[in-house]
Amino acid sequence: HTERLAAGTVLLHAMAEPQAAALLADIDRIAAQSPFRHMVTPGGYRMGVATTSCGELGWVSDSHGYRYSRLDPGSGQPWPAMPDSWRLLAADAAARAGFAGFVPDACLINRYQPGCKLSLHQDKDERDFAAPIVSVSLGLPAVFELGGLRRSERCARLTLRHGDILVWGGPDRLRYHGVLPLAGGEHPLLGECRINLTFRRAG
Ligand code: MD5
Ligand code: FE
Repeated sequence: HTERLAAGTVLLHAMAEPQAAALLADIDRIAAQSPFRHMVTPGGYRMGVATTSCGELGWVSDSHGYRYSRLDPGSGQPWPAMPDSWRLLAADAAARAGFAGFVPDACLINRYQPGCKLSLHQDKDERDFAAPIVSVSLGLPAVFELGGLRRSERCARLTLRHGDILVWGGPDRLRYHGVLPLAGGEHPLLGECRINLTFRRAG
């Protein structure tokens, strides 16, 4: 079912579940070409979350800052193509949430192992904030923190489970958000791991 959490935030429970095994096979293929790696933040910290990307643009971080790049800095080659089935899934989820015509040009793939977290931040490296962000959760559940437009606002917590899709857009696109340290566990398809796909219109 569909749950509207805020004016521009919609949770589509288990929407990706029927496709999970196919998504994982695609992820394996993408990661064989552009492996998961731990990016270093501009402040010099190695991220606990491991990342890769597919699509025309991929998200990168190094001592110079955060940005989107056409090339994987690891290989010097373009990122793997975004599978058509992924583009369709993201567009379908966005449309169900009220954002018709979403055409993502980047998909950031985040891999969490127990203890990994994502500190509170805003997603503001994309050029156009009119497009929503679509997030697909796979594997172990995570506790997500949904804050406000200022860092100081208190956060609501919500659990994201295998197959859940969240869409953020409009007035919620620039909310602060983060992921609490992943609890241990064993998922039947992914083992001790959570993977999150975020579809973006970055360029
Ligand atoms: C995750 N990833 O679970 C999350 C899902 C990231 C990231 O935050 O930057 O890779 S995407 C959550 C998100 C995106 C855009 C807006 C909001 C949340 N929000 O307004 O809460 O790995
Ligand atoms: Fe984010």
